[in-house]
Amino acid sequence: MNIREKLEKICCNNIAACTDRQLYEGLLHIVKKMAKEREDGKEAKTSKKKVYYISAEFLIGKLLSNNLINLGIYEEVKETLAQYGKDIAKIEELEPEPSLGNGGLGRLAACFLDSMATLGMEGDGIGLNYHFGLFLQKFKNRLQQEEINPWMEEAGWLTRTEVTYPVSFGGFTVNSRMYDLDVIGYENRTNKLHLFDIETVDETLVTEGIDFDKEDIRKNLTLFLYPDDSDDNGRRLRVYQQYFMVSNGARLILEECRQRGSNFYDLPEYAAIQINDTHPSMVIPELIRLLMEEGIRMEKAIDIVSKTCAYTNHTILAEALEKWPMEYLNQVVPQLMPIIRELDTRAKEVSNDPAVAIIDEKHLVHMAHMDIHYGYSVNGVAYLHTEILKNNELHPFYQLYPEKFNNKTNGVTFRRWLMYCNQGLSQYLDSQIGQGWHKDADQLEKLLAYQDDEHVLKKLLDIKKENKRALAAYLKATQNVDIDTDSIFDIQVKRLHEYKRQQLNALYIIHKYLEIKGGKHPATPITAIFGAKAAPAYIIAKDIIHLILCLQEVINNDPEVSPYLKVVMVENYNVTKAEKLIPACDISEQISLASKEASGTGNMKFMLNGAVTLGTMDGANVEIEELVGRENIYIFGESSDIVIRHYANADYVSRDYYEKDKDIQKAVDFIVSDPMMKAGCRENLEHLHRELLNKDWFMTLLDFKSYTAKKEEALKDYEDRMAWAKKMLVNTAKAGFFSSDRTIAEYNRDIWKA
Ligand code: 26Q
Repeated sequence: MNIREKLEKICCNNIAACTDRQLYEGLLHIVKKMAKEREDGKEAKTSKKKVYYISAEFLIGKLLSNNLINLGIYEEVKETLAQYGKDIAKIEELEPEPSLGNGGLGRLAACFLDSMATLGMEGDGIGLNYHFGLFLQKFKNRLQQEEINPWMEEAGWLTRTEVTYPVSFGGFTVNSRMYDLDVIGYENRTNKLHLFDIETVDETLVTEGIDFDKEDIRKNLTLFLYPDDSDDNGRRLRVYQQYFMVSNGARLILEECRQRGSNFYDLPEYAAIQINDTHPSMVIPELIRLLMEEGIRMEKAIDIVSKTCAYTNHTILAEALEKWPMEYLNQVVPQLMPIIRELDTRAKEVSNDPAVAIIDEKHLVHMAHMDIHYGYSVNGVAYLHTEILKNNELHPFYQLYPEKFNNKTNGVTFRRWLMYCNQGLSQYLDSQIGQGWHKDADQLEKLLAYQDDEHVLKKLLDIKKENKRALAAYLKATQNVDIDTDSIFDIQVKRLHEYKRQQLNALYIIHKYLEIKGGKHPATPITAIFGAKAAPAYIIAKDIIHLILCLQEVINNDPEVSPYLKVVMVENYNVTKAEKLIPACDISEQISLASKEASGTGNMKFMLNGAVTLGTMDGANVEIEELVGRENIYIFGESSDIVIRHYANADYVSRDYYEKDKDIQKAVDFIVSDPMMKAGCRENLEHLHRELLNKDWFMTLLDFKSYTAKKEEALKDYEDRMAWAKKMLVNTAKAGFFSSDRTIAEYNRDIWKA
């Protein structure tokens, strides 16, 4: 049956009469069936060893179009529907986005699943079936408000399985159930994402916004994805969630390995478990516990688990490394405590340096330390990040176990982040360099042959223009803002965090605004676009959102300035919005304080889609710079070495920078100027102003001068359209290294060996 016949079959031979909803559900059915047929049709392709990627977050995004692409039928479906006057984009809109992650770490896990399936590896994901994904962000009075974000559908992608386990906590037991999502690789195998849940979750527990009763674990265990936070509220619940995830995961893994023939002594030959940051770290003591229940001696169990588990670190921010009070663990998982204590005792025999203790003198359990002592691999997510881990943050561990440390520079799946989200560019690439890049991303380099071909360069500019038009239309329809498609689209989208320095971008915008007011107009108008969610308890982050929304109000309503400069803060930034924003970008803002962004993955997506990076030498920007060369990227700011020295010497004083420079003064003080006070809340704006002057922990003012200078250089270069198009071309051509297929191949070569 071809696609038309399949569609007709589910539409009672009348596609034209179907509603978009009926078509959506029909397509969902077709995809599930085809994925199954594709798997069944293959010879049982099981390798001895299987990879388990265990993660508290899988930010998978919408699945329909991605699955159609990976099954190789997207174009056929789109054209068939079009013949009946149906628009696939309208059907896509009906799918709710499963926002089962906070940001980069969760999205990376989703890209990795895609790549494992595409490379034909046996590799499943293990996580939690949160009923409400990351909160929906609404702007009200120029402040962020959080609302629940349900995503599960009556007839959706999830398949309920018969797998259930009793999971015991201190004082009570719950019964889990496993739900599966198909992970359909690109023209290859289908793997699974296993999401565990309990059936007693009560969605009516939510009171207001995203507030809910944190006490009743049976009712709230998988109710929410916990937003990355700095507050204490709900931390205990997070421990419950984490143990629930790993206990189910560990049991599933052991069961599957037993079925494949493992006697558990040989577990490392059957399973590689990748621990995605410290959120799943309790899988180590839990596996040891379960192996001991199977009659294996503790000594041996520890040895087996240590050869099975590998740990990925995603952050250098000390405050984000999980340390749980013993008191929590005693309450939630008393059965693990004897094991954790034993692991700590043994670690102290290896080294008495307090810096590497699992349990510290304050009775905090350091999850990362457990991973490093009892995992066989520790990896960072970009070259610079891994170097900083080895030489600074985790130096004492590096001295103990140099052989465990390795780098795996992040990557993204080009199926979603180019083939799907930028169909214009993707088709043009196919026509110029063939389709080989779909599976072998390095082939994008073939594009370099055209770097001086005016016709190709013009075509790249046309495609970008078309994507900008599509974004403008989308923003008009969703937020009722008008943006000039002839302006430069300068975009910063990512979680809101002080270290990512959205406030630096905002200060530049103020600077530009004041310049325009003073009569100095930019050659081409600029549209500064932001998208960011702030953790609900992260006060300064929310103040920064307020600042940006106030700037949007003041600047866009100033007739002297708005023809030249506009600010747009996109509401509820998520994967779906990223797919629309990234292809339309000219300048990609990657301006974190050097040493603080472990890698970044948005930077890679922008580059791939022909945006030019304006960034610091941080995270994977360092590798982007190396690949494209200085003439195709705009690098500014102090180096990570200098920043690290400032922290070590505690000698950064933001007020000095403020007092010494008129431009900085004017920009900073504008935050509390009359027009801003009129647009916003005095308290929030004054707080931010004080913070910048008296603390500025992430050194915004340190790089202000070099940032503004570099941005001016980029804006000036943009005027030579052909020279700019060449930069775009080189960025796309050199992005092949950042395919998650490459990253996964490296994980497999160096760590999993599956
Ligand atoms: C911790 C404790 C309690 C509650 C929440 C958390 C928590 C939740 C999420 C801590 C961290 C996260 C997410 C971290 C994250 O997304 N890190 C990013 O990982 C990307 C993939 O490796 C990198 O590219 C980014 O640089 C890094 O910031």
